[in-house]
Amino acid sequence: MISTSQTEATFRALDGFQIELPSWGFANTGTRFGKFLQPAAATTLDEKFSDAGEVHRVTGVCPTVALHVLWDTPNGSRSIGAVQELSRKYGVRPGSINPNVFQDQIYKYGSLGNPDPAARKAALDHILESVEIAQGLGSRDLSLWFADGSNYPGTQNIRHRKAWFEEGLKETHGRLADTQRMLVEYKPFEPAFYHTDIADWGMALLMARAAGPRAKVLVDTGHHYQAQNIEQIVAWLLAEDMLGGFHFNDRRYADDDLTMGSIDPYQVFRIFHEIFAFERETGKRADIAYMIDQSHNLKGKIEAMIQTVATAEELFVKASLVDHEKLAWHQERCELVDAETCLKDAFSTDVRGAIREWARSKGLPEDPMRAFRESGYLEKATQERRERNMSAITSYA
Ligand code: LRH
Ligand code: MN
Repeated sequence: MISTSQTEATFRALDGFQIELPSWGFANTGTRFGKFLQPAAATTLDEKFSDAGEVHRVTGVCPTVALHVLWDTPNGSRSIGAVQELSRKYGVRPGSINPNVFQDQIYKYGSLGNPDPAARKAALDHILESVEIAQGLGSRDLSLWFADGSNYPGTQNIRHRKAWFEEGLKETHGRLADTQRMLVEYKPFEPAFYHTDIADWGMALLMARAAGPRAKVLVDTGHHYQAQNIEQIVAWLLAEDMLGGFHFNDRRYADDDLTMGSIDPYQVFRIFHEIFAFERETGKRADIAYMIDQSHNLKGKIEAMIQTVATAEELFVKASLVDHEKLAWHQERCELVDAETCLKDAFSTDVRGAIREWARSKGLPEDPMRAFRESGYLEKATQERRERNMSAITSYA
């Protein structure tokens, strides 16, 4: 049984907790080795908003859905009205806007980093249109990830590409409204396998700083080498006031896009702990966008999303229970075991009862997964979408 003060801490933590859903997490996605179709998967933007609305209905903490411009608003800024209509219909708002400068043929050798000025211009035009879409939708964050890089040594001038990126990102920053931010996401490899132009947190930080004050760094938990200490990167970015947001998922090997906390829940706990420690030390609320970035190739997509949100809530609440006064005392005296025990005690606290209590107090289902399974939503979606989904051809080569 957890203490009253821990229950109060749980309520305080969840009252301020929100996590954004990725529209692409509801769609039939796969790997290069195949795509296993799900009859109830979402294809249209209406279905993606509907599924996001259902997850928000049963969890209460997912009021926004991230949009990927080419996949969700192929008509560009002409789609704004339709998106606003869907937002009203399903009770979830459009969240971060993700330009796509990695799919089109013109981006074979890159987008903003491409030696061909025409490709750089095409990429910038798309990004600037994405800024317009974000402004039209009232979305705060432009979320930027670039597949740019090379596959073989000596095939590209890395410094020229760096300079072209700085140029493009500065121009993008200049178009942002005062209420907007741009988040620069780094990734060490894939699809480029020799060098990636924005490969780690340091490169993303320098790019963001060079672009302007509204540019921050986005940490995708799947974008790190095995041995990297992600929470140390988080602690540094907080200290530099350069942490803008997260793409949460989990991995065993590389950018596996597995469900958050399924492989290493203590990793997520340590990340949230660094954020609570920063807020306690500075008395400042860290201005961070929590977002999920997963593709559900095997698990039921809506169930995987609900499971992920429940895991995020649980790990966030556990991290909020760390006794920071006690921790600081042991840290200053290098009392290692006692200091570590402050984290382990919080991590091993069973907070599920307190979370159910919080949900009840908000008129939300105590058990979101059960509420979803008993709603008949999946059966209805399956019936409506099966024929179209199961007729889709999928082959890699
Ligand atoms: C790249 C990435 C990026 C998205 C994509 C769906 O690996 O993490 O954030 O645009 O996945
Ligand atoms: Mn990502």
